[in-house]
Amino acid sequence: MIERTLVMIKPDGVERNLIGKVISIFEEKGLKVIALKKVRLSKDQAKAFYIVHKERPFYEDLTNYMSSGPIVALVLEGENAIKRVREIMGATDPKEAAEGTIRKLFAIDKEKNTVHGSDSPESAAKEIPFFFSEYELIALS
Ligand code: RTP
Ligand code: MG
Repeated sequence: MIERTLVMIKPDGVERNLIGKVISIFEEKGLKVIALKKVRLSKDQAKAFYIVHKERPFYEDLTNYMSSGPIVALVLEGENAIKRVREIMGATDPKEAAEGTIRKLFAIDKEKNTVHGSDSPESAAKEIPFFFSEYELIALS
């Protein structure tokens, strides 16, 4: 099934000049970039994006971090893109991430873990319109 998923390159990835490397890894795995932008989230926007985590102990730190510098948001498309992207990213904590995953290669710690990817079709359906309007999503065919 061809799916679309929302990916962010988090502030630690942008700051360390990893935008190209991260996108290359996804492209090498056959995922297509459908939409792309660099933005800086306000604290309120970060809180809105991660609202599902509002009761979690890390919510305050996470939303401070995600609004601390620019991020790159992109929509990737491909076969089973949601699950594929999660596999390519690796576990949340780089200490637990598999060899060759983006987080194993680049993440600093469990919070500054370089990438975000939608965790389900329901999340992707909310997260893609958070950043992109319909006309910004360029159909491949
Ligand atoms: P993401 O949503 O960013 O793709 O990451 P994920 O699914 O692997 O992890 P999730 O549980 O959804 O957590 C969202 C982000 O919150 C930060 N976090 N910090 N300090 C902590 O214990 C902790 N736990 C999570 C990370 O930036 C994580 O990616
Ligand atoms: Mg998540």
